[in-house]
Amino acid sequence: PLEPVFTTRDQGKVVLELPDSFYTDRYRNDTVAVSNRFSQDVDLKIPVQELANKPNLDFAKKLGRKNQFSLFNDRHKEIASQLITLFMGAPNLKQFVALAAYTKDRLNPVLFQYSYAVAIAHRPDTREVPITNISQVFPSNFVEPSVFRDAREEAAVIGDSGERIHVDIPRNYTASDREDEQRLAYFREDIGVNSHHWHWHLVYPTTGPMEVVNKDRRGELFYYMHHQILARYNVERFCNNLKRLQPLNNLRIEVPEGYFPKILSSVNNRTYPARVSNQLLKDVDREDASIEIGEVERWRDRVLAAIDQGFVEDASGNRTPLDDVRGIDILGNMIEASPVLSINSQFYGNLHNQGHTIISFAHDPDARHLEEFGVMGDVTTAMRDPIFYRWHGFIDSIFNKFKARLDPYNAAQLGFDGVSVTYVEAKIGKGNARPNTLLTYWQKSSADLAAGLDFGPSADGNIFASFTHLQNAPFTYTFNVTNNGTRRTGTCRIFICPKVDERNQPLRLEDQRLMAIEMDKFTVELLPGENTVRRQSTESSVAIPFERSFRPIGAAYQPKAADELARFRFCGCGWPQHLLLPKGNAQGMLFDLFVMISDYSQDSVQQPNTPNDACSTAYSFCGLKDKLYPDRRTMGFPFDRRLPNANLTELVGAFQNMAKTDLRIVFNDRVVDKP
Ligand code: CUO
Repeated sequence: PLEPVFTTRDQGKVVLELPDSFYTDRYRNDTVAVSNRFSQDVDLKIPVQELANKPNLDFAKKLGRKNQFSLFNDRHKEIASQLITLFMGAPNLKQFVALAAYTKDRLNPVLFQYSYAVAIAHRPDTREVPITNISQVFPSNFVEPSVFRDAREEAAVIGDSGERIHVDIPRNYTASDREDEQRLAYFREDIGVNSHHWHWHLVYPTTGPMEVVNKDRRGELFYYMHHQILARYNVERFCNNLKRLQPLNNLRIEVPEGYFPKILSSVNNRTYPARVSNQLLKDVDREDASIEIGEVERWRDRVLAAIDQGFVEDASGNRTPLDDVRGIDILGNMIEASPVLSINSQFYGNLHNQGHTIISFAHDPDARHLEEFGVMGDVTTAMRDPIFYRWHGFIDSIFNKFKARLDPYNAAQLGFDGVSVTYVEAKIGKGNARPNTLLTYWQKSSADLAAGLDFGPSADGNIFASFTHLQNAPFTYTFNVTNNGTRRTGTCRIFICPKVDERNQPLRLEDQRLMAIEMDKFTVELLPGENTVRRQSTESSVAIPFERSFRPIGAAYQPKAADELARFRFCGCGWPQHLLLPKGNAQGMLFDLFVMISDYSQDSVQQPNTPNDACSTAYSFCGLKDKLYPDRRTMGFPFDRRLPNANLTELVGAFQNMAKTDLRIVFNDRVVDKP
């Protein structure tokens, strides 16, 4: 409990010197023993100020230290909102540190970690403070827990030899191949996927002070980031011979998919509750959450009615049209829902969050067994469960319904006069690899997950976990672009669209559009005449490198520059680079590699004069810190709305600024050790 707030190994072992008054009574007699343990080999001691005003933490009393904390739970969100407000209100950095140190030991640890990280991400004076990745703070939420026992045994004998310990996290530990859904476990249970999702919700909270919640196009980004996850998941299903997921559009029939997470809760050392196959969802009526299925259905119908009518109504009956630009943003904030940004939360309710709640309590809806929520109750773990994708598939279908009501894009919106893309290629490496054949395989990597495990001081920095994840061979895009005009700027938009489903049957343009996977988006300068555009797959605007999803191994890691240190902050938000490509299959799964160069004069955004953030590289999914979303077009353009042509070939035939080529993704079922 007295572990330092900043456990960064970049500066060696850091200890906070807390005033006596910060200890709770429980430790008052133990403080010498406890602080001795942490004062061994200390490299840096940080004296903590007395607090000018000790805060009254009664508002958080309803959430005990051993209860699970859920961002989907209204009461928990309200508590988090107050705590974030408290943290944001600390008058200076020293008082903020003191406040964090004081509250850390008095509050639910998951509530604390979330609110503390939100504050760090948003306070101007903590711009340079890294946010420790959630997989390192609460590793038990990410990996199979029996490995911790191995790790502790190892730690007990490691002594001072300093030798590194590998603990192997097994693959496929949640189900056998009797369960078809298990074929997607490598995706659902990926550490990078789940830490991205946690980080996204950290950057885009639904409650708290306005300056934290009210971000440019946040509702639209809620739609788009989750829409892209669904597109990727469906394509991943095709690659694994599974049919497209069925949206969970009926809460009154049994849910065939069961899920047994096996991971440990961070607060009470129990495993997360499971959901058996064919579970019927029920009204939730518990002290910590209550919601009727009928209420969620009522909200659903009101939202759908608003989409059909083309406008929403606020509490006084004023109407706002759901137009082609702002409509999706209004709907995103209203459906998620953010109580402070929803146009009318009384009437349109809290559809998406309460769906999470009903599903997460399906195993014990009235708390008769004293069980807490399952993985769907927590943004850290929700993406592990197959039902996450079915629920979000339903939410996505509502957004898609709205988009389908809008006119198809027209020539003026899609075209870019005088610019034609004449050649498209994606190729692995520099050598003579075959163009347009990309490769995936398994890779064994290591990450330090020990920050959140108490192995004792001697093992600090010496335990890391090896796990196996999908990987893709890096590749380069090459596009030839002819510019028949003067020098100008364009936005290069790269997507891959699945060509066939799991039965190898061709997909219609409408399906290709809804499952188009954004790969990259960047600005290009076009000189008059011929231009060659080259771009590395590792530069993608949707993904972040492995090193940002996970702390690099080893105590010796030293960020080389402030720039590099900065990447550890906003930085955890972004799709993991190792899942940039879908898995493909052994024969080579067929895709359309689609490229469009759009007219930058219709894309550009006048940004405020805030400092650039070195970390905000996955801007397609995460936006830019303290700036506007850097693309004026609606997210997903040009695939977010219907298209005027019968198929993709006709579309690229009609618009010279677009082109496509056949792409194959070949999966090689082999594990490669990271060099
Ligand atoms: Cu991200 Cu439902 O919004 O989990």
